[in-house]
Amino acid sequence: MPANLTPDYKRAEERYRQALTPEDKLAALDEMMATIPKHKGTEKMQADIKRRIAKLKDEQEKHPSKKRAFYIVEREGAGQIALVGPANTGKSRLLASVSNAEPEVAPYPFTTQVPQPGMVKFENVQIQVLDLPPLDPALSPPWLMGVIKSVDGVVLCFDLGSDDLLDQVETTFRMFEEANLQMVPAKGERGHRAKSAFIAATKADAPGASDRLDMLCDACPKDLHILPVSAEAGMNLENLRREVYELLGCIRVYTKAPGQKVDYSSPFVIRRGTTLLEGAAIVHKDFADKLKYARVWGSKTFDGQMVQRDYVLQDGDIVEFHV
Ligand SMILES: Nc1nc2c(ncn2[C@@H]2O[C@H](COP(=O)(O)OP(=O)(O)O)[C@@H](O)[C@H]2O)c(=O)[nH]1
Ligand SMILES: [Mg+2]
Repeated sequence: MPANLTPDYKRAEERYRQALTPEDKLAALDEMMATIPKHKGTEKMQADIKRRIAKLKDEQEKHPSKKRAFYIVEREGAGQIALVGPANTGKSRLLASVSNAEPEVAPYPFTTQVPQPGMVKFENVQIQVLDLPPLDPALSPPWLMGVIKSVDGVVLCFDLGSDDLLDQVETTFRMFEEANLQMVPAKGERGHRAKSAFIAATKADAPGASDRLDMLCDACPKDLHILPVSAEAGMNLENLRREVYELLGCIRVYTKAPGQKVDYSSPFVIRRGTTLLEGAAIVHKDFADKLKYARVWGSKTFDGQMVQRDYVLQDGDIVEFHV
């Protein structure tokens, strides 16, 4: 017997297929159950939907942590940085003022529910910055720490306009500790458990901000840099972009063909410590195999100096590969 599925059912099924979280999956399955034509031809399908609903509910009860789904925001640009902090600290507005993004800004908490990417340009480098829901013990979505662990660096946002400042700082660092996650300065050791970070002290234009900035300096780990910023007053926004870039721990290298001029508009943004040979492989897959030597114009070399495969590339180097 044909199933004669309705458009409503098909929509629900599509929603199920695209659902990222168990909650969304459950909601879609409920809708599928509600819209599926109830006749003999769909009995097997109905049973199957019921089975999937039961299984999801069962998993959620047995392992509350399984509720934790995650978001993967497709990477763009030289790296991915996250704005992290309590509700209402001005994260969305800050991203709007330093990027092309237009996230929702509102004077009440929890307007940002899913990761919102924006592209931030520092000089000739584009960096993807994610605006995230608030970090809050009760109200953060379960996937939030997962996203924070997956990015290349973190801008911690604390609000110089808020009397809750110190509580928020304490709560935030406690949450990192519980998640076994460390915030380290841009030049420190990084990894899955250690994110390079700095602190953006937001709303520096607010009344009482300078006193709160002193309090913030006392309350935060001493090695993390604190940058006072204001989206409202346009204060320190270029410095913010620079520090966002520095979180990546990258250098910029330019290439040129012999006898040609350098194109400064499109650097290769690569990890600090990359050797000439590794850099060659990034520039062109054939270069690494065929590389004989290169000439470099840069800070650690004299102009046009010949370097070998183990030369460690430096920020701003201009490289002429010879293959
Ligand atoms: N005075 C002042 N208010 C700001 C500034 N940045 C954001 N706000 C306000 O703070 C509130 C929360 O901002 P929002 O960006 O939505 O915070 P989020 O929850 O961290 O994303 C809004 O009313 C903003 O207009 C700033 O630099 N100065
Ligand atoms: Mg927001």
